[in-house]
Amino acid sequence: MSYVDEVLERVIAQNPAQPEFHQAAKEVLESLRPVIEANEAEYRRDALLERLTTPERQLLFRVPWVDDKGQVHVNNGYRVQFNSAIGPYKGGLRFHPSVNLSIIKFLGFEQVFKNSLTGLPIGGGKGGADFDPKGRSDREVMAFCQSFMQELYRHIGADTDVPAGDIGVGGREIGYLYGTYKRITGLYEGVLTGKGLTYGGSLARTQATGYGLVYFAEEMLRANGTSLKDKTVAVSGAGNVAIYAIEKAQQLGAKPVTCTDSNGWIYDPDGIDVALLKEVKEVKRARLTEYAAQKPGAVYHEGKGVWTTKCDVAMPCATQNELNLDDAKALKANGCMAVCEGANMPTTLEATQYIQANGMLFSPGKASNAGGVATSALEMSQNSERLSWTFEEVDVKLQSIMANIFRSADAAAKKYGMDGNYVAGANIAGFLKVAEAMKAQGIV
Ligand code: NDP
Ligand code: 2IT
Repeated sequence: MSYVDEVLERVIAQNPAQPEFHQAAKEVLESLRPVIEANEAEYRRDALLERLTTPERQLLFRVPWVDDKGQVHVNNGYRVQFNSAIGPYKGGLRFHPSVNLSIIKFLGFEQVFKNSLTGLPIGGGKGGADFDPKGRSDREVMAFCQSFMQELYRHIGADTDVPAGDIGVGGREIGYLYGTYKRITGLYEGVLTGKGLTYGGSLARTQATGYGLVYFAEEMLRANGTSLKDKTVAVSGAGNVAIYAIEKAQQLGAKPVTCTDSNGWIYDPDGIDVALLKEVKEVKRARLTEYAAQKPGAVYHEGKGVWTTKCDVAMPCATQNELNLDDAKALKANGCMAVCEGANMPTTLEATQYIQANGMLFSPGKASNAGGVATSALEMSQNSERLSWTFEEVDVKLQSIMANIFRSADAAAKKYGMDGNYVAGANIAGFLKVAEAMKAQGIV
């Protein structure tokens, strides 16, 4: 049996009931086949793939907290420190009721390659809790964050592990987490990114994932003879990534016409009104029904269905496995030419294969959503030198990082005979740097 197949069997056997982690491992290892085969004896001897698919450390902890009525709740907290070969563990925290070890491990695994692709010195990790911030008061969210950090603080640090936001963790949560870390440790250090601008945050971090996604999409379209200008874009999600992807796509002359939340979706034929979307989601923390109520011409659909929208480019920016094979077929039938992932693993394996086999461009999240974590690394740099860069300085660096990621993925795909396969290209380029660093550091 080939080394890749052996390790995939091992991943499944040793991590039972973790389908998302299996899926991520499969996607990455399958596409690394040509590289692994070229170095099989050495990698096998060094158990490189076994080490790569086994987190360095997995932390699971109890998070007790008291709600506004005096009721005590207990949630599960996680931090998976996956790989520190090229830098301190780096990756977001997700607060969502669906969070479990499989989801945190798939996210941590993907993060290793993504962070490598940025070209910056950051290892991979991910964490979170099965806590649902929705409908909770600010005091309840603070109580939860304080309890979560009461345990997490002993495992993280500016030079060891630097968490950030993800689903359900934005500026408010990072603020509460940071205050608690500072109070317990007495350290004012860059232990979290996505901080507020008054206490060490970076300009453009809020926008970075969505803007970076659009910069990447533009690079990919340009390399294939077109651009975003005048393209109709279907976006899913209505959170941090989706909002700023919509904003930047509009600035580049495209027309994003949809967004979604977990209840339903908006079709707005005039193009999404970003100011209204920000008001509904960032200020009021309300549902998308509120957007439709305030915007004449916008239609609200309950439930799923956003990928039936006629569009040129699709940008899934909500969550994993939100775009399946039927969705991919509907996009193709409607003339869609490119799918650019803003979320982590939003496209199922079958859908990805269909998209690639049917002449559509496809950019994997680990390449096209890397602008967020890249800008987090820029926030770490600013914290280290105790300076703040301007919005333009950060944005220019972000643009060049996204262009470099595209070039690396494109070049690696070409080198291994898979021209245009940016999934393989991103995985290979991300892998090679981590593998070399692991080799140089010996068996650890
Ligand atoms: P937010 O919490 O800001 O927004 C998430 C959005 O997706 C919301 O509109 C939410 O709807 C929707 N959503 C979440 N879970 C589900 C679900 N299970 N089913 C349907 N809709 C859902 O998160 P982000 O925008 O930060 O993250 C979105 C994606 O991007 C995630 O995959 C994340 O891992 C990825 N990502 C984020 C980065 C960042 O910097 N923030 C960086 C790179 C990737 P509702 O409000 O109804 O829950
Ligand atoms: O998935 C991701 O890359 C993020 N949620 C951002 C991580 C970070 O450390 O900024």
